[in-house]
Amino acid sequence: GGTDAAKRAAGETAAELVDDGTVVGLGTGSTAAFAIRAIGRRVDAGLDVRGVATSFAARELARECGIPLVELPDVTGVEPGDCGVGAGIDLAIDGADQVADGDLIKGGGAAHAREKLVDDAADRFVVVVDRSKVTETLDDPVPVEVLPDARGSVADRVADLGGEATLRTADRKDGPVVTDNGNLVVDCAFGRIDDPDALATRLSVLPGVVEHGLFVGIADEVYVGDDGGDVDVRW
Ligand code: DER
Repeated sequence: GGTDAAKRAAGETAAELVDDGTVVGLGTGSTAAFAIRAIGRRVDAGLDVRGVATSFAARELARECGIPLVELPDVTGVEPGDCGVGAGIDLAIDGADQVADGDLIKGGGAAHAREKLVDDAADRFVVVVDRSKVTETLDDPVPVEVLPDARGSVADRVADLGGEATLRTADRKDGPVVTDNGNLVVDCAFGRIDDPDALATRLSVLPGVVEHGLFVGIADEVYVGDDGGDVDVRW
């Protein structure tokens, strides 16, 4: 992956977009963590903000940093008996594993189901990456969260689509990675993905698929940090 300097530049620059009263989606991963820490420092300095975490890890880090948290249902939809729609999420800041022309592959941290909920619900979704994530065409494996019993049937259907599904095993636990939602992840290698939108649709309809890591047409801007601490704003 990229350098900390590049990740820090992207994350801290995006954190400057947060204003008093902002409801901000807090992303998962090491780059988004720089944004969360920067927002935490601004909360210490008096910033009035509410965070919506995209994972267990993001929630724990936000609490460590003193960022007041609300949950997605607190700020979306019309609660029964509520007089109006929730406050909504003004801005989401999140990382990515690969970026091509504003489309993303996410899910390296197996948090993409909740990330997509929060990132898509936000009025403005800013992706924070280092240069190593940017490419011409998406070609990384696509993480797919599946109901545990569906891991085989989804692998079969992924093969029909020309892909190869590999169950994501854990490092310091026997057996597979288990998501915050209690599901499993299969990483699906398709090689070059020339039509991410078509593949996203094909994956979404497979029985047993909870969420996949193709974020097509969701990002509003991509902040690309470099080792010199500069940030390129794209797409
Ligand atoms: O899981 C994700 O989608 C994360 O955003 C993640 O993959 C990016 O992690 P990084 O910023 O540590 O590279």
